[in-house]
Amino acid sequence: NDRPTGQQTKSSATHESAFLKACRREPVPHTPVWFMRQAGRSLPEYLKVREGIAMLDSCMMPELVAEITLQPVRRHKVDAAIFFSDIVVPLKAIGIDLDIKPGVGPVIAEPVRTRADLARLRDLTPEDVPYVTEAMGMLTAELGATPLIGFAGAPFTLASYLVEGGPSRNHERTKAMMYGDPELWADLLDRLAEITGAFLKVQIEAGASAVQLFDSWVGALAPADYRRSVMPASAKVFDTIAPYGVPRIHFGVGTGELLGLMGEAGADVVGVDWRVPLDEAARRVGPGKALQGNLDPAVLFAPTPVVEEKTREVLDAAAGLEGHIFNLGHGVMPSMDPDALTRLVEYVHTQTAR
Ligand code: 1CP
Repeated sequence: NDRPTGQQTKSSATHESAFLKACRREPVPHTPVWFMRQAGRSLPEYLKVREGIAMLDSCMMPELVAEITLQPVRRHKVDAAIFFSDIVVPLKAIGIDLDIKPGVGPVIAEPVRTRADLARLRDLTPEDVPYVTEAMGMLTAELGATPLIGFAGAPFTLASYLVEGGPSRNHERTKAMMYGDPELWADLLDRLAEITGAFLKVQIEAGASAVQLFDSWVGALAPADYRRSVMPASAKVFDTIAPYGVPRIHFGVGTGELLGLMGEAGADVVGVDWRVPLDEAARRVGPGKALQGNLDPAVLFAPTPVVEEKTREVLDAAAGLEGHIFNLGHGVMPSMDPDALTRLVEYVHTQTAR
């Protein structure tokens, strides 16, 4: 066994969990469920413990991170925990001046727009994120057989925040660099791939059983541009962590035309938003990959019978898949009723019990 250390100690109960089995495309006792953004503002217990603590500060407090990560597992009985953090945490950790503004999102004090700016993106080491290692250690001890998902932002989505300076609808400065200065763009994405790869390694060494690479905004690109200008960097991230053998999930919004390429970049599991039915997504992704998704999050605002009917449609479309992890097509929204999420987990579990 020449796997890097850190994974050998993983309990066999975790290894045999429905979530990890589905990632590996093995038979499962029931379809596993977790929700993107399951930890967070939809939960009153989250709002309570976060009171008076800024988002980025909270990410650096190991006991708080562990508590917030556990909250949705306790409440909803989801099949996996996702580490409470944010995609900009590794950037903050290497010294980029940024903040997460309430109601806005990440805001970068000095955007990255020139070659000279690249020098600010130094390598990330485990010593830059001791609070991540500490929180993950606490969590793997407390979670028992429930797997912990680590995550990071993919190079394109991180670049979008860095270049724009904050959230953006059209990513115009980002695309201007990608089209107008391909060499600078390639170097920026390569830097971000190094940082992201290092950050995921820290999480896997600390006990993450799977990782998700969020390329939330890459659906803004045409396939040819994705292949040329983004895929090499995302593939580099996946290659970096391949030796650990933990499942690698890859997700973006509006990526119907990119699903095949996102799998090709090196994912074991491809996340699908609600726009493409899972049977069609499976055709686009091809064999040898599991799929994750894909109930429209907004369906949760409809009455329970409608939620169940739409969930049934997702499960039916997934019936022929090699491996299926049930999720929403994007994140939980702050105004969602937590009880509707709890009911949804139970519904998927009972409907798919084998
Ligand atoms: O004060 C607060 O509560 C701020 C809200 C918030 C929260 C709860 C932000 C700001 N980030 C988070 C946590 C977070 N971010 C998690 C928690 C773990 C879980 O899923 O339960 C995760 C996985 C993220 C990842 C993240 N951050 C993504 C990728 C996932 C996605 O939704 O596509 C992205 C794009 C971000 C940037 C970000 N951070 C916060 C906001 C509001 C945003 C989006 C801003 C925008 O529209 O660009």
